Amino acid sequence: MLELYIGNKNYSSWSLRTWLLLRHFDIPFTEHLVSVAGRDHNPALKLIAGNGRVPSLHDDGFQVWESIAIAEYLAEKYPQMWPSDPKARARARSIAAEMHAGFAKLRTAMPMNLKLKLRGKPAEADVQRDIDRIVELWTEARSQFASGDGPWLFGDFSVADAMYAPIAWRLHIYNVSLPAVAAAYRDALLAHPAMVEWYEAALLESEAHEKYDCLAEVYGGAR
Ligand SMILES: N[C@@H](CCC(=O)N[C@@H](CS)C(=O)NCC(=O)O)C(=O)O
Repeated sequence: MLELYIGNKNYSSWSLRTWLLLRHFDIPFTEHLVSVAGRDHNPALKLIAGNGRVPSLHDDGFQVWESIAIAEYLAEKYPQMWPSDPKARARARSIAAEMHAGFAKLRTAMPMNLKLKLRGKPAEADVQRDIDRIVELWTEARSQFASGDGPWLFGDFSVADAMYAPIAWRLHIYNVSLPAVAAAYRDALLAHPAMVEWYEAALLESEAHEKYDCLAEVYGGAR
């Protein structure tokens, strides 16, 4: 039996990736929500995952942690989670790994807080570099690999889409303007029924994290 330990839906962008993957592919699992708001390095998390963080997947008690490792573990059971063409699959893995390892400036400057919608302001140069690289990745994948009607990076939904799902929220929350192809892809992610389900559950959460909630003021926006 698969059990997924996730953090607060309002804040936990890493949790969203693995949860969305399971939901998109309609894989049965039990969800356990663990509070991470305001509790960096919560020792209780050590019981759930070796790295003391969420998400963590338990398969009949066997623990898998780190979102990319969870995705790979699931993809061994459900190979349709990656594109079937070897070159498309390699590219999807490259860009998923780039997300897992990178974009720290953007993630720090624009944390996920689904209860915010900000007017936005010009991004700092290093944050804008992250945004430009993401736009480049999305645009190349859509033009080179997304044959057919599917709105996803490689046509059909894959691990790569799940990895970038929280970026769609960040670009939306912080009101970042995007070229047409990237904007259409962001909107496809935001309209995914499981993303809407996650968002609606996040709005019902009462726990607040001061560090993230003060950003409305910083960005001159309104909730
Ligand atoms: N690289 C990890 C990042 C996981 C992570 O940072 N999770 C945060 C929540 S989004 C967390 O568990 N924070 C609680 C803590 O550090 O105690 C992954 O891909 O799963």
